[in-house]
Amino acid sequence: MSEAIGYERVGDIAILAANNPPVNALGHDVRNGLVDGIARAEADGAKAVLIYGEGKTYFAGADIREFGKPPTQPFLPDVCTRIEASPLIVVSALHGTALGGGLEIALGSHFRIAVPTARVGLPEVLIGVMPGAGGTQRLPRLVGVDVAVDVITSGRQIGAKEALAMGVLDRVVEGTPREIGLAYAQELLDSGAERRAISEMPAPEAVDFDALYNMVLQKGRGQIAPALAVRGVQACCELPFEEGMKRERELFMELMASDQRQGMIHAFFSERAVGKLPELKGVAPRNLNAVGVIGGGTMGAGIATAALLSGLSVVMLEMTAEAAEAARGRIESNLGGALKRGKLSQAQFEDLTTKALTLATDYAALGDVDLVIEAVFEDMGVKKQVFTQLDAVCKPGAILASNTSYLDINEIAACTKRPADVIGLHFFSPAHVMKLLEVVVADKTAADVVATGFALGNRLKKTSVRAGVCDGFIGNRILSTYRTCADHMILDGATPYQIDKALTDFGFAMGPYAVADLAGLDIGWAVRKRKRAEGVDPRARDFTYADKLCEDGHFGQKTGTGYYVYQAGKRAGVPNPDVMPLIEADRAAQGLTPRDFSDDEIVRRYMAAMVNEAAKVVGEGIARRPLDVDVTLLYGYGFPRYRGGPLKWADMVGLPGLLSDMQDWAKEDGYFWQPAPLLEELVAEGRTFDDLNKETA
Ligand code: 3H9
Repeated sequence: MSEAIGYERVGDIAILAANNPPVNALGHDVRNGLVDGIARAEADGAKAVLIYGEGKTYFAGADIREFGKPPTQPFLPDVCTRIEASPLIVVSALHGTALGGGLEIALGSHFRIAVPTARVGLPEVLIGVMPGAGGTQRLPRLVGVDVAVDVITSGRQIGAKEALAMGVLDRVVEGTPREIGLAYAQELLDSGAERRAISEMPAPEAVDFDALYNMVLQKGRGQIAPALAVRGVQACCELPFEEGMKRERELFMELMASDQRQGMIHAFFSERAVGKLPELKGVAPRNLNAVGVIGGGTMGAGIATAALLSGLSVVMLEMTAEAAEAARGRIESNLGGALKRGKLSQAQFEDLTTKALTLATDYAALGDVDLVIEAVFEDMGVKKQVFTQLDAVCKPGAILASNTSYLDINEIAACTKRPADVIGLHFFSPAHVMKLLEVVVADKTAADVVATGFALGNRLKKTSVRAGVCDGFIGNRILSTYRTCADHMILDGATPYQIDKALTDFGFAMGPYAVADLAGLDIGWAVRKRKRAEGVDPRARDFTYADKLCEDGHFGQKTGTGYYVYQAGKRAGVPNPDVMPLIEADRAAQGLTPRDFSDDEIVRRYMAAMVNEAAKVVGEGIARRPLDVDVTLLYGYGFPRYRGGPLKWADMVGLPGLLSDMQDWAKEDGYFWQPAPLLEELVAEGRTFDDLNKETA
């Protein structure tokens, strides 16, 4: 027996207890242990077998760390088949998260009992694969095609109560998995219950699987795993069980070999790695109970909402009592959303908006808070005034944070007497919804202040990425470069609509011009004005159509027109007829003859610009590792998760080819296409961005 599966006899019942922390993943030793354990129970004269997990969970799935390596026997589908084929009664007792291969082991068991807090699911599509150990063959037999397709293609986790109602679980009982499993197994034995193999149940009627496949493919915006999983369910309906299992295996192996699987597993491990910084090992965060938020606009109100929902008390500081009341209105409206969705009770809503939230117009009200986040107008002079006042009123040890999206945190810190307590906490709007937080570390920021930034991110359920100080930090700096690349393509002949379409076809949630309309075109206008005022390099290409669009009052969704025209009640717009004449006038004024762009070229240039700037960001240490950039773009910029992030994508398409394209394009525009030294270095040494991730792990 392997040590990962303990064996014990209690009366007629053999107990197989998994012990493979942290999540009892079904690695080689666990699979071996299960097969040996079943054989031992049979040889031992037991009448029933109980399978459960020690620690915090039943099996959370196949061991993802083994993916990409040659598979080793016994394979997981064979383990499930072996369990199911046992003449003994096999009961699985579930707690924690019985996911993927874990749920498949449970479905291979004859009976399933769970504690009320258990969650089950087949989340394989979220890591670019599909159930590959009988999930697409057994689940539809148990719950029908519609429910099985929903569970498998969404990858969602299902609570015990719902799973019981679906028929995935036979029983839900309070207790430990061992206790409830033993009692259930004994009861089954006492009542003379017969073993119940799902594979022997009739398959459901087939439906129009081609239509279902196409619908799921379209919904996945280019992700193939959910659509192939539909083909697995189809096999369940149309083929005998063994044949269906073979078909499932083929489909699973096809996905295992795909770039999408690599991309999604990279995303999975990267989002867990971003918060693990060597410099923070052993550094305790400061205590956080009360926070101050300065500025109650959309951003400040969003931050305050997130803080209140996490259990922090909030002092909201505004310039006037009216502005403070308006901020309260925004916060209440945000919290109202949570109330409507059932995430908050009316009593909790009232507590948060009355007891936990205090409105203030005087800085003295911030004297007792542990952390202040400033979300005022993006102007260095204004920020300095705010920080000077904070320095005067905040208690010693309080953290002073700025939510600026591009200003120099070192300069802000320098106007206080406590630069070690100053940090950037860059939220994304709407801050109570968006998952990304850039923790911007200035030259003098203390390690425990950084640790507190990450602790706050965790508490607010954000994914936090460490960023250094530069214009735009990680995300907005890279965004500014790939947006510029798109603007250049427009000058040269592409349209905003073709660019948006090419990029949504690539998998982005939205194209750059639809995003600009959403954010407000005045934001980009202000940035261009600032950069021109600071002095733009004469070699940089410039354009005026976007400024003219703003001068004509087209600010995007908020004014109803931008690159698109938005009809009332509709989120998606139609092209604004005023846009192309402005672009054509700009081209004519610059003596440019428009040329055709293929969608491929658009994507290639846009992505190369993104990768090149990202390589500069990593090379300069603004991002610690390539994976920090990948997570930033995945969480804050709608990058398609199944492509892993821009630098994972770059590794997969090949760095030498990207560099060579840039060198070609540099012949037209040597200023924009200056390859990042890090990219040149990696190509020269035959290494990848992922090699860098591993070296800095
Ligand atoms: C599958 O089953 C395929 C089969 O159908 C067919 C096969 C033939 N493997 O997230 P956490 C690690 S596909 C290896 O921080 P939580 C994780 O990296 C699989 N390691 O905790 C982390 O390590 P570290 C289907 C895994 O409490 C630690 O465990 N299953 C795996 O917030 C703690 O994780 C899934 O896709 C794994 N499967 O959440 C489930 N899972 O401490 C994926 C976790 O070194 N996992 N680790 O950073 C999850 O969704 C969450 O981890 C879970 C726990 C909900 C389980």
